[in-house]
Amino acid sequence: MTREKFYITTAISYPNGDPHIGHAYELIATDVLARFQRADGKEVFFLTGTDEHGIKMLQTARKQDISARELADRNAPKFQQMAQVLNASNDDFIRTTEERHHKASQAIWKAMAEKGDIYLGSYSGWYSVRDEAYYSEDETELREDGIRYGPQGTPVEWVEEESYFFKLSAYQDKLLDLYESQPDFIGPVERRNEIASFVKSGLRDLSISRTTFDWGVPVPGDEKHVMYVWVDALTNYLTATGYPDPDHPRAEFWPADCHVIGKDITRFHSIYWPAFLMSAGLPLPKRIFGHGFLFNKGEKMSKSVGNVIDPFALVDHYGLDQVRYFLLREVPFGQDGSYSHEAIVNRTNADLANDLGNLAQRSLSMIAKNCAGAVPQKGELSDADKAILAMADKALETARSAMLRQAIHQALAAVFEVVAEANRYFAGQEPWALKKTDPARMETVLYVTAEVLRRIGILCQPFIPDSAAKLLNILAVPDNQRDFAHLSENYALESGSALPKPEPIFPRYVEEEAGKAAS
Ligand code: ME8
Repeated sequence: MTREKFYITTAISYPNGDPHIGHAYELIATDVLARFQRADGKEVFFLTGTDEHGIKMLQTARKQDISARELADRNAPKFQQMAQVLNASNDDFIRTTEERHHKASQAIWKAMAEKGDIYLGSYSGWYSVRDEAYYSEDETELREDGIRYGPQGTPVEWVEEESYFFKLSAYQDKLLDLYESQPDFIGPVERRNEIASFVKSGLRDLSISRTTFDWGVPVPGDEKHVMYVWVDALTNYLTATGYPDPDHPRAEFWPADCHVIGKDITRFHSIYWPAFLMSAGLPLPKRIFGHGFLFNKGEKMSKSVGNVIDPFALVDHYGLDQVRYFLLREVPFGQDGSYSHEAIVNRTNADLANDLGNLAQRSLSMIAKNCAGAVPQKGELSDADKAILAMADKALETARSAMLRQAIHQALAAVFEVVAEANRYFAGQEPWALKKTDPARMETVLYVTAEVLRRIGILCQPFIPDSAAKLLNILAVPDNQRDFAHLSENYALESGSALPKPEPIFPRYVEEEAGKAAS
């Protein structure tokens, strides 16, 4: 049986510096979405990578007195390492300097040219190096410092060059039709509305080549031009599916199901990208999701302020699953969010150490002591038993529909409601009291608790994969019975089967004492 395919991507990061928490956030969230579909039985292809061309890379390299290629080669491995440290389950990591990517970029260029959508002209305008964008005069402002600034507050300079143009203006109506006929194309809804009104206000043709530097993909047939970085960058999503080879083993993954990106690059993804694809005669991705930005205690992170958070240090300090859980639970995915030490400690101690960790610890150590280290005997189920078992099924349904909308926080909340309810169940049934009055009933309560923990463990895998695996291991759940299909009763724990010695899953975060930390 062929499984349904699911293709999901992150944006590709500029490796002009070290990876920061924003990059980590996007990768973790996309990893959760990918793992969720995998556990739900789909054949998933998950792509991430680095965007190595363009003037930003060139300028940073010049400042460091090295070539752009050296800069890319120095930093791209740090992004690969971050993917490992974050336990990202990406199936490929693309670097836009790779041969396969140059080929794909030139192929899409040729397809757009053959369609008659590319022409040679000359471009002059107010160019912001930082935004990599030209602005019209009325979008800029000459300030008192004598410098002209663009709409994003970055300095602009007058640039004149020969340039190829893409007939973006010809796609205005087609794009508006797209947003209308496929309302889920851009998420969340606020982003969709912004984009639609921007496109309605009119689109100008887009300058898509540069002659002022040669760091980029050469334009086929006119090698003094290199492609504008966004033409090549967006094409990375096709490159990884083997484009233009229709027989490539991954060809069938196109079109992508979801491009997960930050809100600052929604325009590139929901205006330029579908227009390029329409021009090249290729199917469009099904959805673009623009997530929010992470701030440090409400402040924008920047190198000059010195409040940039290093994802490696964060994971080292709090633990990987704690960081994954915190970022996805605390911030509704799609909105901006803030990071602080207090928030991460409160969140992970309350939900992971207390609710989930303690429930597993208490119930499994009771089983080890009172049920000879085996899955307890299941007697007749009471209404309370049935209700808590059914909650896990309901959580799967809620999570499924939330994950289709990338509402990761809602999916996670549904799973942790089961954890909270299981704690109430355990406390209410008082198995420690039943031990004396009704040992058979005690076993049933412990059985139900262990079985609910099995279901919670399966549901938690996409979010906190290492800890969920630990939980499933101490319940002796076989490796090949951990998908959502195995949530059902048919795969329930079997009374009498042996369990390993329980181990704690989540240590509590304990603040270092002031004196100790200082010494
Ligand atoms: O934009 N919080 O690369 P990039 C959350 N190369 N997300 C953040 C963030 C923050 N503080 N800062 C950045 C690029 N991001 C291009 C993409 S895709 C064909 C080319 C997100 O390294 C940002 O929104 O500047 C983007 O999605 C990703 O990190 C990479 O940003």
